[in-house]
Amino acid sequence: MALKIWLGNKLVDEQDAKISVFDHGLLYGDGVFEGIRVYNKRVFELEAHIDRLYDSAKGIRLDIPMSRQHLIDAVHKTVEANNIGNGYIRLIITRGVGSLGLNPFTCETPAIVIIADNIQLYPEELYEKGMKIISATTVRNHPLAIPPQIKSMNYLNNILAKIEALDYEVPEAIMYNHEGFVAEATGDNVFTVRKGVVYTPPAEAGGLEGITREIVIRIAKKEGFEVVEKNLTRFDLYISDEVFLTGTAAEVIGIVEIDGRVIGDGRPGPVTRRFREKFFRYAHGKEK
Ligand code: PXG
Repeated sequence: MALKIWLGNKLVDEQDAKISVFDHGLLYGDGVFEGIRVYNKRVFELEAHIDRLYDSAKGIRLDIPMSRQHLIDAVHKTVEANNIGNGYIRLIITRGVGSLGLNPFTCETPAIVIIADNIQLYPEELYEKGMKIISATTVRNHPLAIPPQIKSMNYLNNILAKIEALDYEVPEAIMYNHEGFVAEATGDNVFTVRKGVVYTPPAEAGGLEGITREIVIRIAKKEGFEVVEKNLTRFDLYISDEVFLTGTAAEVIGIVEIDGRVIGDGRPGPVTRRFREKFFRYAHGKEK
């Protein structure tokens, strides 16, 4: 079925949802975006995603030409127009149409695009058996080059790591920062569990400040776990009892092998499974 796409200030038919080849989003990857889930017709953590979007935009000196409330309304309208009960929203703000040349200030109006569609999920089996991943050799962007808090339209750094993963026939890769500490995965944050303590790299390690990560930290604390934000090495991952990833698409997924090394007993561990269950209940409005 053809979708209704939000473009600028209204909904248009999918075939009319077009962006100029002179948009700096295309020419330079100049823009920001969010990926948001819809669960049971509720847009999940929309406020947090909108906050991050405006922060990302501010980080690249882009003024979103729409108020927060108007943008929130536009997201809801797009979800309703496409009758999405459980799905995925891609909210994109490009720099807009400008002249050839880097100067972003030649661009007049940022383009606003909202797509609400179904989502491609990992098969359930992968959650039950756990995921095998690798360490990418591609280093995560240096925070002083492109701050990783900015969810920018330029994902090449992560795509290069994703290609490494796919070449090894696994779906994900751990990305390390310039100092060799774990930053994140290509589209997810990383957690470990060791001796009953939950660890995750601090934001300074160079990962995106994931919204799922925040929720899982909250769940972990509520469940009585100590949560420590600390730099992790590849070795720390190898000797962990459990490793799991968190993200909008993956939610909470157990990692059972990294670089061919078995993590824990080779199955998603009890803490991972508990957090996944708690996250599911929270996302579906069954638990606060
Ligand atoms: N790191 C990076 C680089 C991401 O792109 C996350 C961490 C997790 O953040 P959230 O806020 O989602 O918990 C992301 C988010 C996809 C997809 O299609 C990826 C993300 C979001 C939505 C969809 O793979 N990545």
